[in-house]
Amino acid sequence: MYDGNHLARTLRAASSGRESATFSTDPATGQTTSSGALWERAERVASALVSLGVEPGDRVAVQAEKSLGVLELYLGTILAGAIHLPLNTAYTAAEIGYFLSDASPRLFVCDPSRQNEFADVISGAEIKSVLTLDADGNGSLTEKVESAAPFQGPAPRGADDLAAILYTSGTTGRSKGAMLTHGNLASNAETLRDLWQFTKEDVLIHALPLFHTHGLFVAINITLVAGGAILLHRAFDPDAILADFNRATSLMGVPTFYTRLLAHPDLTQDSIASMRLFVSGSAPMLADTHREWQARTGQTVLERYGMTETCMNTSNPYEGVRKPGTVGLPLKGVELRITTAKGKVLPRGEIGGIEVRGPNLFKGYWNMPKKTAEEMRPDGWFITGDLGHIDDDGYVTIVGRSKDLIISGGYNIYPKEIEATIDQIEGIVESAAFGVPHADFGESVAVAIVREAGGTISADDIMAKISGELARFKLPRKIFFVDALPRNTMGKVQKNLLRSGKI
Ligand code: MCA
Ligand code: AMP
Repeated sequence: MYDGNHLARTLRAASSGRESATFSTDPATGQTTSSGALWERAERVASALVSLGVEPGDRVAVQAEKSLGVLELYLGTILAGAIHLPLNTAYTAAEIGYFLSDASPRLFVCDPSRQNEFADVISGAEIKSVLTLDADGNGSLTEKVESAAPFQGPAPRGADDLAAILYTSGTTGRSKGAMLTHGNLASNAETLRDLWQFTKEDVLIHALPLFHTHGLFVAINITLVAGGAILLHRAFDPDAILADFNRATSLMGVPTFYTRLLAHPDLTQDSIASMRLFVSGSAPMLADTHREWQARTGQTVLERYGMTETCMNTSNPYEGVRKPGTVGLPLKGVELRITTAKGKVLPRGEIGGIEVRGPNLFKGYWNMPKKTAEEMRPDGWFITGDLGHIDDDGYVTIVGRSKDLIISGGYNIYPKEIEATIDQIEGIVESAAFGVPHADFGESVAVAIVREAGGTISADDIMAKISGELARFKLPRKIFFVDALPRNTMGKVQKNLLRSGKI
């Protein structure tokens, strides 16, 4: 019988025999945790989950502030053979209600301060167990973990079993749960460790959230498979990051991290002397930002490209030319092609849809076989919805998206969700949400709204009505009123005209 647990075994191998090595340091308190202590806690979490009736294949949803406890819950869930389902801490009760109903987790872990607010959606989704975890590691989950029975060993799981479900924006309808397998996560982590040359000597500044692919599967999984360490920042604070540069080797961030660091006067070549790698992704980094970073620090940011559904697809090389404005070359084992909408492969240099195939590709959308089929070619190529081209050296450049999506500070926001929320408001005929350039976040949300004839509802009224429904990062930064939305002959709203200010 298979007696392992594919992902947990892969993530743990590098620290086996080096249990006393530091895994994480809290920069605020200086408190350190060894890799042995991390896994010992994760095993206790797994025992606690089993005692609650969590079985292999069950979902364990968590919306909790960033802490080591969240990481222990992730690893404990994997050891128990269950499926980790992390949720953005900014989500409102209404948003959480959708995820709980759709994924029907066996257990939901949330911050104690929000348990009452979630009571209705928890009972609506018929969640059997709810536990709490706060930013300092306190809560009923911790109490359960502390009294947990000895660990009985990981639940057997193989490469094709699910390890996580991450919800991602949908261009129509609601968010889709991307099902990621043990094999997807393990192979991507090992490939990136090798490509970016992560070793047990590495110390990564970790300032990303733990509920997305970038902060969890790229940053944490790579560090674990390399046997390295993290400086676990609770949030992104340029002063605190700069203060850590002299004891770290690497940083992973969204472009907003880099533009904010560039605005800091203390960022100099000397300040980053011990750093060997700066990675950027989740959103396009302007070629100007690349050049400015090079000029200020003497180092070149390594940009890579991924998706929740695919983990990482491409990366600029560690050794070799990193081309600003490109996302580099397909990763080892990953195939990438440029096609027409019908899937005809285009010659090098031509712009078309980016499709990928490989061991990194997810298993499909949770409970949405039709959606999965729509985005997958019969021979296994995934249609990313990104548009790009490949140059003569094989480097991929992303030039836009065929999907209607706004990426703000690395968070994906789908216009359809904002429009649907606004259109429900009395006095509104229809709306169109779209992205506009934003110096800090790359893009921000603007909405054009058509009011009923003679209507007087104001932008403030609209903001007040949608604030309780949508997470704050999704809220429009600009609302304006138009007599009618511009449409083409097919009836499609021409957002490019709204964006250009011509309407
Ligand atoms: C915060 N706010 C935002 C954003 N973040 N508004 C728009 N876009 C954002 N990204 C708003 C808050 O709602 C709040 O508004 C105000 O800004 C201050 O909030 P605060 O939390 O203090 O903001 P911050 O700490 O300055 O956060 C900015 C940030 C953060 C550090 C850039 O957004 C962040 O960590 N982004 C990374 C997201 C990420 O990990 N993406 C990876 C996805 P108010 O005052 O109105 O309440 S994975 C992925 O995309 C793929 C797989 C890939 O390739 O990696
Ligand atoms: P998500 O749905 O959060 O997984 O976001 C994935 C999307 O982020 C991709 O489909 C791209 O549109 C975008 N993305 C990720 N990395 C990059 C990058 N380096 N440059 C441009 N876009 C990126």
